[in-house]
Amino acid sequence: ESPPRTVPAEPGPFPLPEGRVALLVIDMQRDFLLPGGFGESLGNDVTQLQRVVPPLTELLAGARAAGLLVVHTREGHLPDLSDCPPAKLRRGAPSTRIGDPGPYGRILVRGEFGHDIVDELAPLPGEPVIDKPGKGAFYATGLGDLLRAAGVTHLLVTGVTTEVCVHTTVREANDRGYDCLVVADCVGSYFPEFHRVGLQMVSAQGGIFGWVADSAAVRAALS
Ligand code: C5J
Repeated sequence: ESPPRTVPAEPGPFPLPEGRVALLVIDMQRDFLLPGGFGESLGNDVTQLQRVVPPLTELLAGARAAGLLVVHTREGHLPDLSDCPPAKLRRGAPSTRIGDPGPYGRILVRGEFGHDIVDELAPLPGEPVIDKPGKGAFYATGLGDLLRAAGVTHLLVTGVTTEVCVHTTVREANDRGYDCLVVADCVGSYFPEFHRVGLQMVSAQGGIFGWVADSAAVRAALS
């Protein structure tokens, strides 16, 4: 058996063992990326997240062509908000809160237009979409079971936002024994400084939470 292909990464090469790698696309939802959505209602500059879409579109195509399992996630809540902790509902001082009507339907509520994934990154039929009530993709979801059943051990992690749902998910995955490569130009934050430092946090100390590389390096290794 030939050794796995590797991606040049920080802090060292990241292996892509055949049949064991999945691409995770976290929360690329209209509510976070489009003007007027939840993200902007919190006072954020959504253009900071929109820059992720072109490189992630290319990486998604490369991952599909290479036959990787692609898993999408969406942050959001049931229409009666019973899965949303009161503290999450109250937190911050948004002009619009989770469950309130917004330009794209009720903010971060499952089934609403704004809760769904942006058109450019729409899941293909058959690609799993994990609906999650929290920031981490493992908490209160079937993601762990899904990855175990598929034999996945290595995750290419993309999506938004770098220091919130991406970080929480990578930390959860790390504790569950997954090797995670965070794709630097395919994750984004409303805060450039948090993005930069968030990436450093992943690969510091010999890769305390995982690896970091650009999408060009990942696509080259996949092709
Ligand atoms: C946030 C996320 N930032 N997907 N959600 O609230 O990162």
